[in-house]
Amino acid sequence: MLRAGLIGVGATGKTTLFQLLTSAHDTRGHGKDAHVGVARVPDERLDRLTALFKPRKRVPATVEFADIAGTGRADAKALLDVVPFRNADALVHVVRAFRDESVPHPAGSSDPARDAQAMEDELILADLGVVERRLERLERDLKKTPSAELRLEQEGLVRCRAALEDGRPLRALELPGDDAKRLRGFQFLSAKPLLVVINMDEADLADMDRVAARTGLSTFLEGAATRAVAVCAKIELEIAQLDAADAQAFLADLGLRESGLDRVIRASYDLLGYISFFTVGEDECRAWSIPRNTPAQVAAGEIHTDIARGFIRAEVVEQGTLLARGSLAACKEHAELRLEGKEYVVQDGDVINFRFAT
Ligand SMILES: Nc1nc2c(ncn2[C@@H]2O[C@H](COP(=O)(O)OP(=O)(O)OP(=O)(O)O)[C@@H](O)[C@H]2O)c(=O)[nH]1
Ligand SMILES: [Mg+2]
Repeated sequence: MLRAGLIGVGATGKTTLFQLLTSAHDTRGHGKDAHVGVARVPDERLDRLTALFKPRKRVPATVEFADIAGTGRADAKALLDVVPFRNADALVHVVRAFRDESVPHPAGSSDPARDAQAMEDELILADLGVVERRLERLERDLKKTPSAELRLEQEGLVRCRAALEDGRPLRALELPGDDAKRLRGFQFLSAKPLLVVINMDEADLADMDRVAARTGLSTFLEGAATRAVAVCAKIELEIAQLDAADAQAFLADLGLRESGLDRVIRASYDLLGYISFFTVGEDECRAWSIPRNTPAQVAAGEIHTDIARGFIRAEVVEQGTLLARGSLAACKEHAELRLEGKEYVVQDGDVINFRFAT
């Protein structure tokens, strides 16, 4: 499962969002312990497949979010001690753009670009500390026993140090594949994909681009190799109380197509380069998460290791084709149900039936 950690200084709306995203309750005021909850990835394709097959169960893809109380400043060092953050596949930085006198901002005023940069600097500093300690060790070890592998690690880390000292996060660095693999074990915070969530006032919501430009956030995002979505936690709280039809009408009134929560979940998912394939049937329609460019046999292993081991063939049809035809049998008649081998690269939106030997 994909894991994302919510970060940010105090009173930016992290816990409010966390509760909305994961439908968690009672998560306030728990010091350094992280709260972990699961959010379902909204997916209209799965909705339509479910409408077609009317299965007993509909199982969406999920993203796990972790929440922790913010500190007075953007303290990334503290994150290194908290397992759900160190292990996170992505970080979600909630910055505050809403103005509300009754909710004091730890820095005295609302300035999204300043806050985004302050957190970035903290992530960079935390990583720099890790890199420097490791380099010192490597130097000592290499003096004792020369090793080609350690030498390569050293070279990779020196490249990282140069970027970090230059104020650049590791996610903006294009490391050769081998280097990236070698350095993965360090779980660098600034190397994790970062999604900036701007918690805005209702009035500014439809105008996110302008707000991003005005506050200097656009410039920050370019340099940081990342992107942002805007939400209004206060409105999301109101939407969460409505039934689906009223919620849609409410969103349409605001000039929005989907709720901010859906945007946050989906953006986290996209940011990581994940795609979904589907399995369908009377029993269940289900979305499965895999990284882009996953071969069919590995994708089969997502469902069960036995299916990967006994893999024979994958019967594949694009979900849009299946929906247009109305049934798998009709797809087969029109030769649209393809037989693919284990090397076939699974595409976003594929509906797959794996044939395997037990
Ligand atoms: N006006 C307004 N208030 C908000 C919004 N989002 C959150 N708040 C309020 O801001 C306060 C802090 O929200 P939390 O979600 O607890 O913030 P947090 O980031 O979890 O704070 P820490 O846990 O202290 O780091 C609460 O009183 C929220 O009701 C918003 O969009 N607009
Ligand atoms: Mg909180």
